[in-house]
Amino acid sequence: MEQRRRSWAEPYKIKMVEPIKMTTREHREKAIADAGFNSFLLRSDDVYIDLLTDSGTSAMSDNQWAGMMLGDEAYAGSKSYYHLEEAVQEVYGYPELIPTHQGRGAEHILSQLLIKPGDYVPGNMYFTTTRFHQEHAGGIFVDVIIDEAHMPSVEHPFKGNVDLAKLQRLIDDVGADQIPYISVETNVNMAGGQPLSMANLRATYGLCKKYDIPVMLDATRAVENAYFIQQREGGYEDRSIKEIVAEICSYSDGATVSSKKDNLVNIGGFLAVRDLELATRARAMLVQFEGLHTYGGMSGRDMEALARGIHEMVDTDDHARARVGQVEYLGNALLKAGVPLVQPIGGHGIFLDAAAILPHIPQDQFPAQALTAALYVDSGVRGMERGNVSAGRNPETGDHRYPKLELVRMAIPRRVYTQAHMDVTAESVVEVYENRARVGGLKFTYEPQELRFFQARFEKI
Ligand code: P70
Repeated sequence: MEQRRRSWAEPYKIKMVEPIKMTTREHREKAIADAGFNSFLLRSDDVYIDLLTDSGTSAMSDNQWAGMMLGDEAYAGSKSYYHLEEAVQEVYGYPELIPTHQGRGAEHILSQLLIKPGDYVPGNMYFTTTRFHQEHAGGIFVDVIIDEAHMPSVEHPFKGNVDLAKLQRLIDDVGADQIPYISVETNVNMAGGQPLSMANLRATYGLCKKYDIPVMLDATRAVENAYFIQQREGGYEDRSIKEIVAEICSYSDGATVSSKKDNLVNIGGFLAVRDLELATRARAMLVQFEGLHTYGGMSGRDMEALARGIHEMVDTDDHARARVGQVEYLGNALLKAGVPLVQPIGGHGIFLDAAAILPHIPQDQFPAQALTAALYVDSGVRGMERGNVSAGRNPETGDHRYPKLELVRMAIPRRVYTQAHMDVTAESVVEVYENRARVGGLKFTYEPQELRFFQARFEKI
């Protein structure tokens, strides 16, 4: 165990900086209107503190940048591929690696290989791209997360847990033959960055084994989940993040990973599995849709930086502690001011409870979308809607899905911003919160059919 410090001070110092600039309120009002009140359509030049996502926005280390220069760009058999394979085997414990351009590339392959039309795919809450690929393959997503996950202000240490009774009911109702796998997400993004416990994962794996249902992790944020297990679950306080990540993966048959998060790189991802036969079929698809099996969708330098990032994320526990510590710092500042947000504070960002903040805006006027825009106008801080717009329409009825969670996510990039940036962000959220009565609803002027949140446009009602 490393020496424990009182606070979570960053376990690194800054060697290179990127200037950011503050704009005027007038400039931002025009910018957000031009962007159709959708933060995905803003230019980053118009953004001051960018909390749109923690995806692909990490700062790489000097060691990773050095790896970029050493990347082996061979079309076949790249040295960097083997470094990545060793890193995945050592840290995640899966023998077979299928590298992809990012997480959704892995989701695409896994869904196409395992899901037959009419199959049911249970998951501990949906993720947008994951569910898209499940449905695209003809599957029907079934939410089996515990009820508490849908209740923003209810404190539960493991809101990401699978509700085993819901899972059992699904098995009883449709039969195990109709369930190609269960998709278990670590540190559930849409629930607010909430972990599942080791005990729950172990029990889920046990139940699934009984019925021969594979457990496929979305291990995109396994490190953050491991940190919460270390902090909150009895018996894990003296285990390292590295040991906990390995144990998490031991209760699964494979995983998809978007390397743009935990893995500390700007692009990349992979599918990793235990079964050679499944891996062989995945590689056959990989060469059709991504690239040769020893690079998938990545360049050699991407794979080299990724291999190093995978080691770095677990080499010391200080990394996870500082990463989550910074998120908690921002969250606690907001809680102190009485701003409603998802509790406990999650691993990768703060999730404002837009339904509670803007009760005067009905859900079909997109309160979280409106709050995201208002925040941007106030300070140039960019967040992301995670509510009715993100949830999309039910393919059967064509109506909005009206999710229980109507949230604005402020995701914190890893190793990028300082505590002072968190202070400025908190001041702005509090300011908007105090003036919340002035925020009004929105309506669509353009609504894409699939994954509509990315490119939708709105106007003020
Ligand atoms: C985010 C990003 C990506 C992601 C994820 C989980 C748990 C898979 C993926 C896909 C980017 C994003 C994606 C869709 C909507 C909004 C934002 N999450 N699983 O910001 O991975 O992006 O590499 O294809 O969080 O949360 P990738």
